[in-house]
Amino acid sequence: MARARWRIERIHITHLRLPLVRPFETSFGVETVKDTILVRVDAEGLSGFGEAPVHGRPSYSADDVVTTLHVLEDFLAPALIGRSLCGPEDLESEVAGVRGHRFARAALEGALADLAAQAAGLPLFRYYGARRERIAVGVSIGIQPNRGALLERIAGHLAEGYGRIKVKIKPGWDVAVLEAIRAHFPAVMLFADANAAYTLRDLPVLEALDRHGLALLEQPLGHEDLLDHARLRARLATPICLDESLAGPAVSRAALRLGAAGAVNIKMARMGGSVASRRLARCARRLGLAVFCGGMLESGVGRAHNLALAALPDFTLPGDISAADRYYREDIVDPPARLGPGGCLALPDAPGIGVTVLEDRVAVLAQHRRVVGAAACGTRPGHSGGRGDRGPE
Ligand code: OSB
Ligand code: MG
Repeated sequence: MARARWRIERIHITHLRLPLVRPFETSFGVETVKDTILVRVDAEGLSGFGEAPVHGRPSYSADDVVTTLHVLEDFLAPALIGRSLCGPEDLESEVAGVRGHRFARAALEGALADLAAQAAGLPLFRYYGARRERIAVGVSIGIQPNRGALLERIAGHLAEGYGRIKVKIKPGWDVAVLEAIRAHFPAVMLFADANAAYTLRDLPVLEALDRHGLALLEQPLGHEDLLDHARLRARLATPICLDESLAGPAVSRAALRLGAAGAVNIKMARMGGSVASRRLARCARRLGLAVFCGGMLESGVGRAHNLALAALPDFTLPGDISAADRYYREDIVDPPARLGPGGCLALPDAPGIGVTVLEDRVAVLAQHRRVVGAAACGTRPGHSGGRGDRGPE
């Protein structure tokens, strides 16, 4: 059966700032507001949504708000207007001339996947071929003011029903923190994420972390330190999980071949979309590695995409996909993700990402909006123009 093609008419690109319910601190900084870029692709009466959960500064990755807007508005979106596509797999050939900028690509590809699933009349996870009905998820807890506060947060999330905890660590907030967690919660499934804060000179500390029954240690070393991760892996019993280092398909393949990872955190934004993410998950599973779906404090749009991806059988560990209320007082989609029994999120029945984007709320939170393509209807004139009219940051 030939798959339907649809012609891309308009692409809406919106930079939003969503206030977080509490600050999120990692080894690379503190966020109190989540910057994110929403992409809406209009094609023949359907609209698909994708998200680039960027940071305001190039800290987690080289991508930031301004670079991602630039590449979307000036290169990727113009290349797609008027093209007839079948689905997200077609993006690669259409934008072959643009190198890198995977957050931007992933947002567009996500919108195309949402469209393709809607055109097929299927929820996105079914369009991907997944069969699960619910997904076990965990919560990622930022660095806290003190150990007592962290233990309280963990107890609170376990009481809510989450079955897996990830804690952020950094030099000085590591061994004693894990000791305290294990003293109170000896059996909880625990990940520790260093966001690249250590080097091999910290081997004694990393060896001490190895004694606390971690399910995995995420990105202990620098994002380009593949060889050092491979060396560290040989020294530790805890599986080393890569996040920042897996910045795209080729480097991910190299990392896996080098033996630099015992587990992988898969993020569509970092990989450049669901197509590359699904391939990496497959490849990691063939090598026997554990796989989970990461998160970047996404709005409900990115979360719905993460949920569909995490429904695939290659995802073996609970993902960083928490309920909406763990991040935002009010999400931009309806219904917001709610934690169900067994620490699970349910997959939607509706076609595509299966949630409705609350456009009024998006308009309120928008710092900047640009529509690329045929005459835009229904956009506020003040929010359609160059990047110069972005609000204060
Ligand atoms: O390293 O996994 C990370 C958030 C922003 C940037 C990087 C990371 C994270 C998280 C949060 O850990 C996961 C979530 O969305 O809940
Ligand atoms: Mg991480």
